[in-house]
Amino acid sequence: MRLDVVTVFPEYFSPLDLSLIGKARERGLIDLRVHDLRRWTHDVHHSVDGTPAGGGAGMVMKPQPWGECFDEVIDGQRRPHLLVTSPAGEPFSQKKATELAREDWLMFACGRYEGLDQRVVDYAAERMPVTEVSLGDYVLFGGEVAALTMIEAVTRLVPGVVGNSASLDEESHVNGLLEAPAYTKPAEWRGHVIPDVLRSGDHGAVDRWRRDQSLIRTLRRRPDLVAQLDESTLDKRDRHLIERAGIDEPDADQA
Ligand code: JD8
Repeated sequence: MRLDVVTVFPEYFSPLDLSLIGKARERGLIDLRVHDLRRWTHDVHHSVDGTPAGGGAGMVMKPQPWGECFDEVIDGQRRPHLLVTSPAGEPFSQKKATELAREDWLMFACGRYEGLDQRVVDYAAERMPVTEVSLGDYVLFGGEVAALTMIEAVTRLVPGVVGNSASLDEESHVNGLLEAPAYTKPAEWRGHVIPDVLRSGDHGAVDRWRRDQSLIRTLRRRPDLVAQLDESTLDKRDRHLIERAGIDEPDADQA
């Protein structure tokens, strides 16, 4: 997969040199290119912003450097799917990550200040698929952290990036539930023990316990996710847990 990132803060993307994504880049699974938008400025101050049309606070990213950047990075016949990070975008999700992981070429446009001149997005949309996408319902200074997060979520789904792809199936948000708690040795630590069932060797009992814990956690922390579950994926015991949840005693887990 090819990934291009355009930003005035290329240093934000240095974590992508590390760990599993760094290894995937070394192995050629991911071709990630980070571009400094100021490279396509021509004035002595390398200016990328202007005052907002219609007035108001802050500055807006001017279209000229973006246009010249697109001309140079997107040569030839191929076109990337352009993702413009914005608090006004469609919400990013695991489902979106899965869809984007199937694409050959993604390009991230990271804004700063009050964001990009809308004509950059409109112009690009006449030439390539464009999606304005938001990391979530909170305000950041710019699009870099959102793009970094999306790149991590997408690239780990590219075949070969994660060695044990079975581990991708049992995570939070993959089956619509939060994942169960995890433990490792020692069996007792500072007076806290590992639940007996996990040391029983009974794989059926372990699976059922994890399913119960997933449901209980999701009911308490993300009731919105439980409401969205496909009824046909729930067995009798799931339904019983969900019914009981309304009258359940609170415990430390919900803190
Ligand atoms: C891009 C500039 C700064 C500050 C309006 C647009 C995503 N979930 C998210 N929260 N914030 C962003 C995000 C913020 C950005 C830009 C993404 C470009 N800003 C804000 C307040 C005033 N601008 C985001 N994805």
